[in-house]
Amino acid sequence: MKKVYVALIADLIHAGHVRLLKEATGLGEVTVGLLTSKAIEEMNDRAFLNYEKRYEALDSLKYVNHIVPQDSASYKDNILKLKPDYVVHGDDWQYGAYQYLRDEVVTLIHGYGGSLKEIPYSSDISDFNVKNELIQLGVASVSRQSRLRELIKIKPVVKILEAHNALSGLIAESTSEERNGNLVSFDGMWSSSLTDSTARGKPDIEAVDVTSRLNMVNDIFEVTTKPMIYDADTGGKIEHFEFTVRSLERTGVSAVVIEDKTGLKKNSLFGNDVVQTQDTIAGFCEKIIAGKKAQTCKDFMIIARIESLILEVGMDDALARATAYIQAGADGIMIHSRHKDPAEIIEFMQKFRASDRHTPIVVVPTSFNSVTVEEFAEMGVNIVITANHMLRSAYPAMLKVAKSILSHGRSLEAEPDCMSIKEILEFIPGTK
Ligand code: SPV
Ligand code: MG
Repeated sequence: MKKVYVALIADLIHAGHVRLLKEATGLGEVTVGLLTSKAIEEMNDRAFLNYEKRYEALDSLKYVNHIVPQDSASYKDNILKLKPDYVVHGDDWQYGAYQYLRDEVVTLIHGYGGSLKEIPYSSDISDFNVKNELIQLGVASVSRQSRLRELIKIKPVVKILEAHNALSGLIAESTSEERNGNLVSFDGMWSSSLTDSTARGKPDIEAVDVTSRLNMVNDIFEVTTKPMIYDADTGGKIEHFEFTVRSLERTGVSAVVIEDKTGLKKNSLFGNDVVQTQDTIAGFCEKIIAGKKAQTCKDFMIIARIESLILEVGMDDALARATAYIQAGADGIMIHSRHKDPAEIIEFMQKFRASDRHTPIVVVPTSFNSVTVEEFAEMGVNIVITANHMLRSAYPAMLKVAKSILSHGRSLEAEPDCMSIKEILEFIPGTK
């Protein structure tokens, strides 16, 4: 009996899977390499069901003889272990993002005399279409909230991009690029108090009320599926923060970040150039405790943001606060710095991770922007937020075009700096 290998996500099993497996059975004994959550992430795909649920459904199919985990997008480990006579796949990977996986499979199996059998892609049904339809029906929003915790578990580092409106949300949702041979994309969005205020022409001083902020989150959620971390500034008064937590949960936000400052909040990147007051450890712990008590969904996260380095009160204070905030129930810590040199962040990470290996750590490297996501992952950082770059890049482009229209008395000269009408129509899903 020949050995046949098929790698599948097998989420929401449909006729396309059955056709592929039926063909595979015709070639021999079928082993399915069932992709783990980690492998699915590497492929920038997602599964609605966890590994165990997908295994259970797949295991009941008569065309499947064995199931083994495939823990990476690459087939390499399983192919070298199983040495299948055939690898079966749809022919759609001959082009596009997964071509690199196909190339590797071809090299590996030719190395020992195996062959690749490609089945014509089922154009009437595919994972992509099924999932897109579900997303459009809004089913994905049910799993959006818990997604952040999942991502922290399975990714070396979670990459979050600021979104200040639905359009920038779409960029966070759908942009991907190749990096070191892999296709990379953002994992979620940051609702920044700085850019949400700036987009409304207001200073970053908690002047935009929570209801307005939530309206924006809703606009973004209407067209995206990725999780969101919400910047709630100081969280306001304890009694108000309890309401904010519940409103955020209801909306489907995954995590809220509150910073340990009191009084009129100013943006952290001013540092001590403006008057900023840090809360007492006890006072801020009380806010965390109240927030955790108000929370009703188990997966929602309250992340405590430490401003000690911003306010130059020292590393020991930052570390003491981290310990206290975690004891009070914080689900993660954001450590902030406004130095270009990442030295104090590196020192914090070393000292913090010496005694706490698991609590998620978040950084916002607006100032220390020379550090890569891989380097942050090495340090033990879990979430990297690129916090204001969509707004900061859009504004100069708009200003340039506005000036050009004024100085030329027409828009002809500005046209090369603009996205074409065709591009913008195609960018928005569902336009056609
Ligand atoms: C924000 O994006 O609003 C933040 C991060 O709070 S920072 O601007 O660096 O304070
Ligand atoms: Mg902010």
